Amino acid sequence: MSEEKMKFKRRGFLGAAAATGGVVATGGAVLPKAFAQEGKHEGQSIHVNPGELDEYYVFNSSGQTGEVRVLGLPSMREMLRIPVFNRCSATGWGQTNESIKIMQEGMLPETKEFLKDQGGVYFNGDLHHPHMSFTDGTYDGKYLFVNDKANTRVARIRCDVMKTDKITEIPNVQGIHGLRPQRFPKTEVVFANGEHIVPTINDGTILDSDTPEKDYWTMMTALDAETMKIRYQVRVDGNLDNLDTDYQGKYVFSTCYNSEKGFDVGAMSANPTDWVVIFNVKRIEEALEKGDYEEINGVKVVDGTHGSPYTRYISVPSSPHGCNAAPDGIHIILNGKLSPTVTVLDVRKLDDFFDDKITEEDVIVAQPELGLGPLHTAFDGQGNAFTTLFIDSQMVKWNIDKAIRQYKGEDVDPIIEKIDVHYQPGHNHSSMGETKEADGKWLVSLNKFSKDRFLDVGVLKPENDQLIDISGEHMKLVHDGPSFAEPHDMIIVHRSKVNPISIWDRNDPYWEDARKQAEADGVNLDESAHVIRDGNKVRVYMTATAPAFSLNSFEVEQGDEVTVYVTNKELIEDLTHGFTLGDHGIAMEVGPQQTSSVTFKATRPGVYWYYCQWFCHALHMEMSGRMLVKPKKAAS
Ligand code: CUK
Ligand code: CUA
Repeated sequence: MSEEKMKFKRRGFLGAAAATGGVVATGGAVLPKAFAQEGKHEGQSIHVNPGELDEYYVFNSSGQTGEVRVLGLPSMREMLRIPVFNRCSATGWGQTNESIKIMQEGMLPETKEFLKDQGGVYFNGDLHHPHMSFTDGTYDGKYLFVNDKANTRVARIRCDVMKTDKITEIPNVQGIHGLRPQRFPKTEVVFANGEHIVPTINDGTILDSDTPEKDYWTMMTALDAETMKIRYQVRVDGNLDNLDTDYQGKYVFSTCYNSEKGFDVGAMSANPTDWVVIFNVKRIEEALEKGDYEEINGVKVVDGTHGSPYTRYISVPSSPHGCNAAPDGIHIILNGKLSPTVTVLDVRKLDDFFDDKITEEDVIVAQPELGLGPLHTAFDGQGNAFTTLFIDSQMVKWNIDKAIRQYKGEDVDPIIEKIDVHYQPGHNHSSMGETKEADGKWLVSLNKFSKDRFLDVGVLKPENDQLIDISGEHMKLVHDGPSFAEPHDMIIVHRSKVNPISIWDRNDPYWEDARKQAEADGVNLDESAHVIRDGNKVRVYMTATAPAFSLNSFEVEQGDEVTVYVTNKELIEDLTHGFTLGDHGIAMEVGPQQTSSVTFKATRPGVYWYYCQWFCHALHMEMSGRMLVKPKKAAS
């Protein structure tokens, strides 16, 4: 944007604000009056008093930490971490039999083979996009779906217990990035983009290539939301970045920043334009019915490359990134990244576009110039959009309708206001903003750099998730929230949508295997204090009731494969126990009415204390016992 134009905007802003008498000038900076006084501001309070509850849940991704974090908003207090792709020291995620089963169940056979001597599971992930299941265009509180860019997986979290319950590895692609659930009529399918282009049969037959246009591919994957099995994949030209779904259940949109199929930065950004791919879900499902697909690695793969009846490609300026459906149910925003613009599509035109009655130009209804580095857009439900400007380190509020009128040639400026954020924002998200119930109250800017905003903690600085009050005429930055590596994205869900339980159902499928094994061993999990020997396998069953385990000690022989099952018998909420076995690297959470189990080899003879690591009782320290490992008799 030109200096001239910028100046004009500043003047316009000052004029409008001055007319209401609500501003004071401080050394050139213009601040809303109340905001300038002792840091107070008009609008919503961010202060949640001790004992009071937040109005919203925030489900925050954690990037390369591989977990999901649950915060309250507006306080931004962190309440829970849900391990997904990571190994968790506190809960035993990645170590308990229950979690390993979930991690391995949806694993591809070749990955199982690859991990055989490396712990059996991946211990890292790169979780970018958490999205809740929908019913009729708004959150239904049932599941969260998340991606793993690092190890090409999609996972599901049950919102009733806030635990991961399914992880599916996706074949034929590499690096799952953009992910969204179907919005309407309800989430039956979850869509996930493979980002990197690779040889589809990636067995080393094809390595480097001078003809990537026919050797390297990627696909969009559709998973069944209930079974988490793959329904189909659609092969596309270029690569795939971010993705969103419409409010009609008909179309899926994906940005592509590497239409060139380049292997390095220069090649990837060579063309002045890339594209958005639009998937016609109904036509794809018809293709599956009539058999118009190829089967690759057991997955039905539909051809969605140029010329396919199942997709359309719309050119947008080079290297688009975020893809966001507006809560008006009509507009899709494609964020320019290398272009200072965002491109606005009108979904009502897509039926005609797919029938070749109109051209791609007809589908684009606006392309406002917003600033440098637009990455993601959020909405207030009142026709306004908020776009992060990565390079400018700003949040820009703009009006969709005005952008459309400007595109038609009217002399209107869609930009309403810009504020600085600190610094380099990636995603942003507004309260209920990706649902038809977008309420225009809060906006969070997830900034990649924090630099001088917090006490210096050395080389690795936190990210900064900044809370912005968008309920009034002006955006007001009200809170800086440091966060560890590296939340990309979040959703802000009204608390009325989320209803977790506090005590497990004894019949929960989570420990189905433990239940079956106990039955086979003639053990009642609820009354157990048993040591069952089965060759060199030993199964130890105990219960936990504050402040004691039902077994004070158990004895095994050196070299035994030991499985310990602990059942928490408490009926009181928040009374979590744990089982930590000293000098064995073992610890697990056992929530009220939950059974948890862990299997290990008792190779070290001697006495090893186990204890409860969740402070549960005045005698919590005494909640312990001993594992006695009898040395193997030396062979004579
Ligand atoms: S991507 Cu990270 S800032 Cu993975 Cu959603 Cu845009
Ligand atoms: Cu049980 Cu501490």
